[in-house]
Amino acid sequence: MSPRTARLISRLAAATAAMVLGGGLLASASPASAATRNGVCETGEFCYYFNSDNQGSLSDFSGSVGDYGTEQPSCFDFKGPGTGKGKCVKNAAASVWNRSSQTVRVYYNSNYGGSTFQDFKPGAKGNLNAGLKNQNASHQFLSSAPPTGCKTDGTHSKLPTTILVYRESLNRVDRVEFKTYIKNVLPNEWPSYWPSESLRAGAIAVKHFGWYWALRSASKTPSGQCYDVSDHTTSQVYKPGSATAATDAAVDATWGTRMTRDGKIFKAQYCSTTTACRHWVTGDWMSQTGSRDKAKAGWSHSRILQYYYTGIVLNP
Ligand SMILES: [Ca+2]
Repeated sequence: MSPRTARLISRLAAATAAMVLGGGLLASASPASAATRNGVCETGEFCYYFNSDNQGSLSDFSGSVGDYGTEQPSCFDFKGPGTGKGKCVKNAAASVWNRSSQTVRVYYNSNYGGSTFQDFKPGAKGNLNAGLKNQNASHQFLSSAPPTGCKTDGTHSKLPTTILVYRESLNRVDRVEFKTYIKNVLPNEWPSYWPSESLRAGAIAVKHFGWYWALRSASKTPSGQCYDVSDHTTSQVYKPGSATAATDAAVDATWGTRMTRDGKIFKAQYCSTTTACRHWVTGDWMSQTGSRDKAKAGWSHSRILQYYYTGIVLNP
């Protein structure tokens, strides 16, 4: 991004973030409160199904829950279409799909208690054992050792689970959970009151720009620590606690989307205006205000991305 124009956008976003301060802070409080409970089992989530063999209504989670509650309207319930929709998940699940990158443990007792549990590795699909079927009371994302040093676990086809962020003003490098990073960049680069299709195009660009650099881990701080991105306009502006409901929704809705050129993650750049995007004709730059105007004119985020980034493929 052009630093000058990116800063203009950032100031605008900061003002917007201040207006929705309460929601932003709540939204970023913990993984368990992520706004992903939409009845669709997406990448990064752990899902219960009401019936065996991943049938019936499903309930999607992005973090651990120690107590589901037992009564509507406050309990964690099955959200997807099909049998069981609207029922509380406690003691009512028969199968699971773990689409997170961590092993998830299902417990017989609340608050991860008791000696009866069952583990599901990342990617695992299966039925709960006889002792846990309709007896599930809590589940926990087990912490796995994150990549160490300069390493990433991302590839051109798999999202990194973390990204190394150089906190310039603090003079340190933080390893930040990748989705948390994206959610706390987008509102600083895309004003959260812009149309949702513009925010979705932005969510995909911000994610792929971070993904591209996470695969490199090539930069070094003055003291020699490696990092992927800085928290400043030289990369993308990252501010912990800045997530908003609107931008979170855009990130969640597009989390499963991968954008490639010739099968590879490319450097998806963006800048505030068409005239500021000096290199946009090369097909690697998206105009942020352009994405807003096209969204207002009814364009989908896919069409916007394909207009600015030439020769790309969007999956799924
Ligand atoms: Ca979901």
